[in-house]
Amino acid sequence: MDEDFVEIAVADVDVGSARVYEEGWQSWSPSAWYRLTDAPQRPTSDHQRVLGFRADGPAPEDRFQGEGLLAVFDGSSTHVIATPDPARIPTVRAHVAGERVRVSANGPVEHRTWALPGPEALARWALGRGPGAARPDPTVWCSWYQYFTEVSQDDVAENLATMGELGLAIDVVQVDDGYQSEIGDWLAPSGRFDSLPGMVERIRREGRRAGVWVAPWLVGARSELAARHPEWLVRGARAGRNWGQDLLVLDTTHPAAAAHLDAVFEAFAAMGIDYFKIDFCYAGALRGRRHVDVDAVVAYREGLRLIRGAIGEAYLVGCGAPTMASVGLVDAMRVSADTAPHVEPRNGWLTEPGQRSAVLSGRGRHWQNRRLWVADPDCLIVRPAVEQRERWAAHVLGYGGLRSCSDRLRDLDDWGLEVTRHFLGQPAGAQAKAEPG
Ligand code: 9PG
Repeated sequence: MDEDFVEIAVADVDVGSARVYEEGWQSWSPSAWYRLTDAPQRPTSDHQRVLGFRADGPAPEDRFQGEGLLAVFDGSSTHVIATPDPARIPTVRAHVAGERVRVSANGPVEHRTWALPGPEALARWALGRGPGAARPDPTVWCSWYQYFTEVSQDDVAENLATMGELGLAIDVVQVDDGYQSEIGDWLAPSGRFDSLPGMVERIRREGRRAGVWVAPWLVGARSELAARHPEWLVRGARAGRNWGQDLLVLDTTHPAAAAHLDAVFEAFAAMGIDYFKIDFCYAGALRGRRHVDVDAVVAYREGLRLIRGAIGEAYLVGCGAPTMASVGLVDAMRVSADTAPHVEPRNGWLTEPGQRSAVLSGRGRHWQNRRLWVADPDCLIVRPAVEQRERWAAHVLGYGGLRSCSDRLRDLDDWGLEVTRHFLGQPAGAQAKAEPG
């Protein structure tokens, strides 16, 4: 038995048909059903550990491990071992010994069994746990998977015009990473945008809604925020490296830092933005020394509540977000690593962008859709340059959820346009020609 872990359940299983489900820590963490002989991917570097897994609890080589939830299908019934409380996320492990699977956890969990196949049992577990007030889910155009950090005001304007010309039923135009001057300095525009309020006004004048990407808990080491308010940072916490800099963490238990974050979201809301993709949320639940000595997951949930309070009825999408710790507080949740124009993730790492990474967890977490939140399987991308675009389209059509697309619309050929219209719920179209899977 692992130290600090208490045995919760022992399942006698049919070795051939038994499966174990691991719920990964956050959106980008692999989450799937495995055969007992499978070896799920584990981090091979610090970067991967912090950006793809629960940073403080790497899994032992010879155990399955879920964060807040793990399930065992024994051949006829499914055991679900899960936290009853989203503010406490114990690690749950499963050890296979012959025809027995022993499940243990390092904190309070409930064990329930249903005479149902795995995904159906998980769906039962999820019933009634979602947010109280469901907001209608919009269709979205997102800038990321075409323009990445180089997105400009002209790119957004071009697509805004094109969606009008093509008559595409896109509700929200969501500007992703790239509009801001620095990570943490959200209200100062990058050189490629004159002004975000101006862009928002243009989007709204076209009769569409405006959305924005923000990483609320991230503070880039190069940012003004880091220079001005080192006392607002979680001491000893690092959210990894990206954008060529170390990523520090905003301490939302510090009253002035909380007031700052509240003011940022209120400013976005005042511009008329009513769709928020909040990203790198795992940073808010990293361990470290905070102004108020609360558990990191409790601090994270308080931060989410603060954001919700500042944006009112706006639509909130979690990304890079601890899944079980976000239950009840977001409208939609990214349930996988990023998709990409390519299929294979770098080095085969399933936490890195690639269609194979996105398909793994998008399928694995399908049971969460419309129960815990609207599942976001990541954007439809169907321009000719996308590898195996038929398969990717079939995946998002079969496993969504939230419907966002992310191509330069002028680059779509007839097939891409037809699939996009169909995806947006517009009649008169062809279907993706490939079978799901
Ligand atoms: C914007 C993007 C997009 C995307 C998100 C998120 O360094 N990294 O390992 C890394 C992981 C994920 C990632 C970016 C960088 O993607 O999922 O949709 O919004 O941020 O930067």
